[in-house]
Amino acid sequence: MNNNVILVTGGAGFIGANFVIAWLQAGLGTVVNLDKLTYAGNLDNLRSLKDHAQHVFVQGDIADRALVDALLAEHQPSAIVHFAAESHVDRSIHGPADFIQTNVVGTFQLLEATRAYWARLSAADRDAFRYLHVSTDEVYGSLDVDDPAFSETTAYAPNSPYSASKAASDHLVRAYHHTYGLPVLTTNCSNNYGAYQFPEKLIPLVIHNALAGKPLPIYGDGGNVRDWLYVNDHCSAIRRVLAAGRVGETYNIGGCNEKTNLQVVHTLCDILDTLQPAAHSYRDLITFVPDRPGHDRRYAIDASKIQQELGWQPAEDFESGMRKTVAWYLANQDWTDNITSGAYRQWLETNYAQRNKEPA
Ligand code: NAD
Ligand code: TDX
Repeated sequence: MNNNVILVTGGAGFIGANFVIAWLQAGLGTVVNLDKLTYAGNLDNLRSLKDHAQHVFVQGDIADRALVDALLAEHQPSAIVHFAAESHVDRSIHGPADFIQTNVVGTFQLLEATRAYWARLSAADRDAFRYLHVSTDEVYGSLDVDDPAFSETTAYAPNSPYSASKAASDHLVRAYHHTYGLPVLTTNCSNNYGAYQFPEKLIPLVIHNALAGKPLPIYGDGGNVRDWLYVNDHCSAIRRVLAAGRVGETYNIGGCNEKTNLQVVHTLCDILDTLQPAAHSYRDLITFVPDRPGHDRRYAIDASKIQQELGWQPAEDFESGMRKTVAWYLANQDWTDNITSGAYRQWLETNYAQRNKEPA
């Protein structure tokens, strides 16, 4: 086992890319980054790592057992951080099959490959190895206004095909620890926001539409509540759990920032009014649209376990995180434009196909 190498799955997506960048910037060692590059995976998220000697990018599927076996045998990682997933609730409503395939079957195949690799390690390496499964607060279902926040002992009650597929994957991870002794850790985090988030999600979608003068769609009455955490704080929490979390435990991660969707969109509009004034107020673009089917009313996270046991605290408050986020999307409009115009796909097809043809 090589203590200087980790395997990250889904490291070309939103949170995975932020995690890989922060890991390499901190000089924590080599990252083997396995990503299928679905519509949500974007090598442009990793452009700051171009030619980085400690970043090994591999395009491939976590459900491809032979590929994962080969990667583990070649790189001998000391940890796996598993982000890869289909992640968008609305897409899971329209087409759940990909969610079952990647989130359930893909996680199962990754676990099987990991179990075989782990079993061949020396006893000392087996103790030191970690498999960290990145999951979501949505597995706990929906809260009423007065309910206490989700804790690690809250019963699972997933309501969307997305959250049901993540819940299934969490259960598999738990079972692999209980049955086979695989040293797993699971994190359940609230809604993330920050740089490189695919513009189908509320915050980047609203920024993009606002700048284009398009309607800002609010589902239902806009009163649904989410807890928001700046993505870099999620990444610091994962690093902390990886370093000091107790094997077999789950850790809830959250920002203590419960906001209704309308509050979030108002905040975005007000920041945009200051940073990029237009003839109208951006709030004028708010449009109420039919609700998401089965839309969970409220999520809230009790993060006291990770705070007290591992001493983790978020660095960013909601206002400062949102300002940074809006500033990033304003400074990187080409990033969003490349996705929304399809130019990125074209770039990928030519450049990536070209790179694969080049001799190693
Ligand atoms: P994302 O959709 O932005 O990125 C997912 C990445 O996984 C993409 O790069 C995609 O190409 C890759 N991928 C998908 N299927 C794959 C497969 N079969 N094999 C290999 N790679 C594959 O997602 P995200 O928002 O960055 O979420 C990352 C993880 O964090 C997910 O597991 C998600 O459930 C979890 N999570 C997300 C949030 C959030 O607010 N975004 C909150 C809590 C937990
Ligand atoms: O156009 C929109 N209008 C709107 O009102 C969109 C895209 C969303 N919404 C609402 C739905 C949710 O209540 O905003 C809230 C946030 O929506 P999303 O950005 O789609 O996130 P959510 O459904 O809460 O799930 C996210 O957080 C938990 C991630 O996509 C998941 O991967 C993560 O597990």
